[in-house]
Amino acid sequence: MIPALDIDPFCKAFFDDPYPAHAAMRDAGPVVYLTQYDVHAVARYNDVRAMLLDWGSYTSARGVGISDFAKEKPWRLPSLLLETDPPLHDRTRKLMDKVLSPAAVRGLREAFADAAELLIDDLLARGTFDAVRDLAEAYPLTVFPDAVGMPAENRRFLLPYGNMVFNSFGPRNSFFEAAVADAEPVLAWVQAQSKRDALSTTGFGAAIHAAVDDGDIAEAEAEVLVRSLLTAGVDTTVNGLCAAVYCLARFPAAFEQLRADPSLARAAFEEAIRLESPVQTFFRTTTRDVTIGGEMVPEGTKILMFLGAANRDPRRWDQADTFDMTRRNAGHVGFGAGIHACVGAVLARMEGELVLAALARKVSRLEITGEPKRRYNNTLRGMASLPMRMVAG
Ligand code: OVV
Repeated sequence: MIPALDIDPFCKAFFDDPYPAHAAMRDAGPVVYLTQYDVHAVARYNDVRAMLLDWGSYTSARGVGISDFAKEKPWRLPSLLLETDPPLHDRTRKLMDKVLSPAAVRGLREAFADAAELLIDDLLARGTFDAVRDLAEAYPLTVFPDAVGMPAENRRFLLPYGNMVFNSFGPRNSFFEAAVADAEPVLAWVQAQSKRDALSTTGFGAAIHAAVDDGDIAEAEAEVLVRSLLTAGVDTTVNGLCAAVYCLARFPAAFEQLRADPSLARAAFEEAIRLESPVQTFFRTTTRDVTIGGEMVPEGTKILMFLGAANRDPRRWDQADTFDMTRRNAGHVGFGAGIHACVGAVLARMEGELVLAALARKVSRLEITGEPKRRYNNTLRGMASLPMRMVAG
């Protein structure tokens, strides 16, 4: 028997405190049925990871949101990375792996480090600020569009756009409707930014479009791949940085540890990704009758993978709810796993490392000075506002 639960993982109360419901789903069994949405779900580390690795049994091509592309027309042109399976997936992924390669990212390191230093100096000069708007959003909105090769104007438009797409993986609830209304004015602009002519000749965007000249992809495909960067490259790192700052502010001993050894910056960012899991969930769809923990789940079933619950599963992690940058956190699924594992992870990790290293070297005190406000999103976990004070030292 697959346990049936009436948990709503897409409502305000759940987003305010998902952890009791995560535990309830993990404890109920390896796979559960969520009655409110007629979908199945996995929340234990082992089952989430196994599902991520088995793309043959759990397809992404029917969409990684709640909507089944086999039954409902996708609301946008499907992503050539996220919403595909091999062999199509591998062709586009290979290109994006090259565009976002460790060598390509390394070439940006100095510019990204300079931007991190400048940002922290500026925030220290101000003393009090909003860690979401002025730090977590400000940094990726500077360095990432630069790296893609976008013009300087209107970059903040990427935020409502990403917010809408990540909401769209969930049900058509009020969060989704509000995000659509918010993004409507920027849709045409974002679409235009993926065109070859809109991009500089040196960035990631140009590198994608160069594959058209080589005959590897069509022009229209290049534009959809650039769209992936614009959609998935900002809100994710914003919420990753927000998670890291929020962790360091709430765990002062951890911040002292980081200050004492700034080379822990990379590990601290990774641990924040594990603990907060900015990307909380994705769906898969079964391509055949499968068994999960001995339970049969039929072909064509939508299954919600709780990455955030897997990353706090006490079956896998000691002191799962504690921020510990010295733990061995490799294997967390905050960036996914398998063929769809985050293609921008090298870049995201560098952004996180450089911002936290600048904090570690320049800041002596980090404190939350007002009520943090959550940002509600059907997929992303993060804040709308985090009032903060920083002191130099
Ligand atoms: C991982 C992710 C999130 C949202 C959009 C996309 C990817 C995309 O490829 O469009």
